[in-house]
Amino acid sequence: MVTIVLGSQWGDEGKGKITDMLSQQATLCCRAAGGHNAGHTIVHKSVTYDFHILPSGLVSPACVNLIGAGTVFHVPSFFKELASLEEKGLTTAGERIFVADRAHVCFDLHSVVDGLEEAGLGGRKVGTTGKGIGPCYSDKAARRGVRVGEILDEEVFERKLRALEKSYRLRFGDLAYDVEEEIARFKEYRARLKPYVVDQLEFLQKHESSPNTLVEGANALMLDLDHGTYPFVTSSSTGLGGAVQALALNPMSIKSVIGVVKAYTTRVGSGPFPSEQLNADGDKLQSVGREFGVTTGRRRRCGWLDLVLCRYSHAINHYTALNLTKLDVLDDFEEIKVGVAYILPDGKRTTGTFPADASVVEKIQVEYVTLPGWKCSTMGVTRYEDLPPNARAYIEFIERELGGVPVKWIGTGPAREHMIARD
Ligand code: 2SA
Ligand code: GDP
Ligand code: MG
Repeated sequence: MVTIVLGSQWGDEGKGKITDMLSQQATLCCRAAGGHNAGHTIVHKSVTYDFHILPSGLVSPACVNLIGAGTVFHVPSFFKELASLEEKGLTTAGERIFVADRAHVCFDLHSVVDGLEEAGLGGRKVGTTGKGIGPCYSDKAARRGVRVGEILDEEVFERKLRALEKSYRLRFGDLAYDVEEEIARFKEYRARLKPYVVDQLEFLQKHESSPNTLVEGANALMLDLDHGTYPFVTSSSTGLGGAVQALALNPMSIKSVIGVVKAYTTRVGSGPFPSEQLNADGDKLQSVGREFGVTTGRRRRCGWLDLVLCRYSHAINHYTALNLTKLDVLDDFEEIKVGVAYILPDGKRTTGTFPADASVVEKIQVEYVTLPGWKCSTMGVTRYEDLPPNARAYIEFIERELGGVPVKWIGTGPAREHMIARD
């Protein structure tokens, strides 16, 4: 049976933490999409682990991990991250990680092109992580990408990478990139990488008897290429459909789809953000929540919880349960606002749909409900009944507004044990 963990907002909801928690009971944990743009933080036994391309299931010693066919794979980051985990004591991580031969190789070339494309956008920059994710997925769609399995064939690999570099040179002229240097580095990676590369289908069939498979979503629904705030999105399918496609999941085997919802909203990078608070409340959410990008260190933009966005996200991802995270960050607010409806530029009111056009989203006025804060610490609370009544009222308000989808887990701090699990 499969459990899928998905980001419901613009990312950084705390997917890594619940994936880590659930992976203690999982035999297999798979990343479906995205690349080393993702940043998933896990805090366990006072050690902080930052995951980017590796799945968060690696902290659990019995969990085998797969970087799936829908991902883009940056080889130097893979080895660097693995070494860092091993240094932090996860000594068997290298024996429990595999990568699909159909995943696409994200080159340093892609990162250079990412920078050039962003520069070309001037004031309409996407605000990417600069990791080359967009150009890599573009090459995949244009059928000229290099796949992980092809790294193992030196001749094919070098021919394809040189062709790629040539096509970009034709487009951009001079590039701050040396293709021969990258080719030379792969001569060393080739043998090192071989033991990790698998045929995904064979691998998954071998693990078919795994009682619990976990899929870790990267990025989040509002960054989805089709359903997100296009063009201010990432270049992969970050929702339920993307996970099914990337890992060829049997839809009938999906036991639960967990939507991870931060108790407020953050966004890193450009693009519309209706409930953003460019004021003292936003600054307080940012500083108390320590909202900085895990991959780039960028300050995250902050605002109130937006239930119109969450309803839209739920309508697309069909969550069976939610993990509300970072409740403790709201501990010191006198009042807490929650967005419940949008007033669109034409005056129409909506509670569940989300406009496709980013320029329309930019002009949305949010209608808020103000709830009383609880003004006491919830940090580390593990039992629902130990939460202050106003915190419980906040959670139950969210459940009602989202049509009854249960908030099954509540995050009350960064560590694995800082979590309430409700029956
Ligand atoms: P990209 O690099 O092409 O995927 O960027 C496109 C947009 O997607 C956003 N994006 C993210 N948003 C939130 N978190 C992400 N991971 C890091 C983190 C981000 C960081 O966990 O903190 O460190 O800055 C992530 N990755 C991509 C990105 O900001 C663009 O808006
Ligand atoms: P992800 O990309 O969705 O995995 O989330 P990130 O790791 O990018 O960002 C979430 C941040 O919040 C990390 O620093 C986590 O350690 C932290 N975090 C997760 N859950 C909680 C929580 O319930 N309370 C607090 N205070 N921090 C949390
Ligand atoms: Mg993150």
